[in-house]
Amino acid sequence: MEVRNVPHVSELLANSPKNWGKWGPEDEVGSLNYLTAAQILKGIATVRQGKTFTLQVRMGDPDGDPVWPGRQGAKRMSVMDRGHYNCGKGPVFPGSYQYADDVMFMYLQGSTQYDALGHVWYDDQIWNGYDADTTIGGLAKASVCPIGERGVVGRGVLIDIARHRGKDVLDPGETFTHRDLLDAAQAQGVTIEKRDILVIRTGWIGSFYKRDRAEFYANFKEPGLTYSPELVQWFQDMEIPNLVTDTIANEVTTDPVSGVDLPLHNALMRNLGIALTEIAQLDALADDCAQDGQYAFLYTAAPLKVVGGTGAPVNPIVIK
Ligand code: UVW
Repeated sequence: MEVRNVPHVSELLANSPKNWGKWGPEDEVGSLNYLTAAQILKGIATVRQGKTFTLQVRMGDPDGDPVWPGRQGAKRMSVMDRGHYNCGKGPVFPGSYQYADDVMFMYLQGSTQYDALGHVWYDDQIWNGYDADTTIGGLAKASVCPIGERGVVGRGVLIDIARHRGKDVLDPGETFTHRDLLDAAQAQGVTIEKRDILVIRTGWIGSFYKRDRAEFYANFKEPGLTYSPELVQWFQDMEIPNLVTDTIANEVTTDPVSGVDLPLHNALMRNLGIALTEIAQLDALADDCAQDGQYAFLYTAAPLKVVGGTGAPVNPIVIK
């Protein structure tokens, strides 16, 4: 068996750029600060057709939701419904109306979601240099709540890598770089502009609903962006505020060069403060973009304001 000498992520990212302090010592939303009023108006200027698309996957599907291995899909349970009234146990109120209630158990990363900037770290520090001890028992710093309070609105651009490669879905572990994004953008006739919300389709989440579940999770390796110093610098130079993909972790599971798992979570989110939106359902939007040729749009989203949350579900809305 091949034994690889995998470097520590801090070694891999030793010279990687950081935006810590750029928006002040108390900042908790990072590169979302790039989404100024001008960016919002730029997004609005793309709206021409009155079409809307929601990007969340269905949550609490009894057939299973796509989740990172080790997590569980959301489970919704009825705690009050007509059955209670049928057996005389439903509460009676003045006026005699009846009602249904339910509760849900879920991993906050267990649906389409925003990661909090403090979701991952190395070397004892999270985004903006906050101490990793601030994550104990709930994120006291850089939780998802400030992202929910702020909201995310700007010009979004879809890059359909799967379609660009003539595939319904990329292969497990298949990689692409920022140069591939630029090639795909050119082929689509769209320009990735500075401060765009970058939405990347691989077909992966859509395939979850068509594949055998055991096969989907077997030797789990998602396709995705792969780490290089040039790619990180490109995100930094482009001032990308938010990366949205239809995969569970927004990057190839294991960097094929270094062997490190999920290095972009640290390079882009911990160090640059780029918000990550994962498990987006992009197929309907991508089909429409291929049809009308409009790959730029108004992107709007706000994760739930979970106090101390490491992430929170979201149903982004795209308007063309
Ligand atoms: C992990 O934490 C593994 O990834 P995600 O950001 O998808 O939750």
